[in-house]
Amino acid sequence: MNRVDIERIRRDFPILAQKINGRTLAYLDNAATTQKPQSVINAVKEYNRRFNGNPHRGIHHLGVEATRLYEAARMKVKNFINADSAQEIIFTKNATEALNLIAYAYGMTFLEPGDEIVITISEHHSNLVCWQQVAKAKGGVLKYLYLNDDYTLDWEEVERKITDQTKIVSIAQMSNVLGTIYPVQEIAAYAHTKGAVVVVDAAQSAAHMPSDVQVLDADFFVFSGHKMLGPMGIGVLYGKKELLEMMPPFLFGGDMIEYVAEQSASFAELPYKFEAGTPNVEGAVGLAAAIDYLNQIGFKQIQAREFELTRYALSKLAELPYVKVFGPTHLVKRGPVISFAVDGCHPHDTASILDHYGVAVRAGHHCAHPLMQFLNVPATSRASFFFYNTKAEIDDLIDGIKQVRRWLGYGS
Ligand code: 7TS
Repeated sequence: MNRVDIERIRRDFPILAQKINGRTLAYLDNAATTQKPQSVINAVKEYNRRFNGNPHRGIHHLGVEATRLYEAARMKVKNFINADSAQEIIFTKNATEALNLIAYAYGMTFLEPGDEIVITISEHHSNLVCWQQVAKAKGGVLKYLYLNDDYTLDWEEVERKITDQTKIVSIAQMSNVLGTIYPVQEIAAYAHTKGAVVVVDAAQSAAHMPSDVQVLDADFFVFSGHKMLGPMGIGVLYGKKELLEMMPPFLFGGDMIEYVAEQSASFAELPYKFEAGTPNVEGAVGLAAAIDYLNQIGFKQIQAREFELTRYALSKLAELPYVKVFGPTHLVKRGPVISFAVDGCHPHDTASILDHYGVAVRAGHHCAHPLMQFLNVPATSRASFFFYNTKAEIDDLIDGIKQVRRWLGYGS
């Protein structure tokens, strides 16, 4: 991607041209949420201007149009992750709801006392607290895969922890704190030899690498629209059809039934069994437009650009002796998320001083308390990039960190 390309791309994202505190915004909080291109904004606007109706209900024109657009979005998601069938694509509110759906409808139904659930120590609370609940309710055991000193996963740890007792393995493909990319395909293959089902939390990875649920052989695969250029309030649960068919519904109500009598009900076929109530059609339409945008740029370009940005940022941060990076420094095993500490500066101070300079980073525990305990830090600052970021923005981050040190009374 040359300079002209990136300038053209940035023009697609009106929010990026804003001034914050008199300075051009450097938006480096893409792991929290990404910004929307004009095409996504337009698709949602157009849906509301011309097509809004309640899908699967009315037989009038707008109801039919809403149904058509909603189902077209499902088909687009199916192709995006190479699912076998659109019946395996369930729209949820976000990745969190999708993980809860699996925990309740699969975990609470099929786990038995003594069964084990395996996750990594770096999981986001969304992929952690729900498994604690399942383990508690069902008398199961929640086990953690711990990390090497270079923040990667040791294969021996995988073989030690995933055993014949393991029923569920649930792992983020990319850590939202460390940026580590875990070998989920290899883990899934190993877990399957032990008879476990494998959940892949792709909340961080879906926007940054191609997804193929059949190659991964994931049993479940979840992500959120808002972390991949789409709207908030729309997420995706993919599940293998035979598993989804075994599972009871998660929510009950309209649209998810086949027939209801006074004392009993039968349920709709997939995917509607898991989509009770009026869905977020404008969210699905926006997500479809986001997928079009990502495909149009292509993951080859996205990955090449993010690799370059991450390499540049890591090399610039390495020049600052008072900065410690938490995450792999070898690029092949990591995505564009860099957590760091500035010696002598609380992460919240770091983030608010950076904000003063127009640089948006996140500070805190990043919804990963057990990881913070493992790292032995209360919190970190985190810069996370997307293909629309520039090296100039990383320079702003580096200059900002130097200012943080000055503000807090350090010479350099
Ligand atoms: N899984 C991972 C790996 C995540 O990073 C997040 C959100 C979630 C699940 C939950 O996604 P949601 O859309 O349901 O909220 N991560 C972050 C973050 O790092 N900063 O803000 C949200």
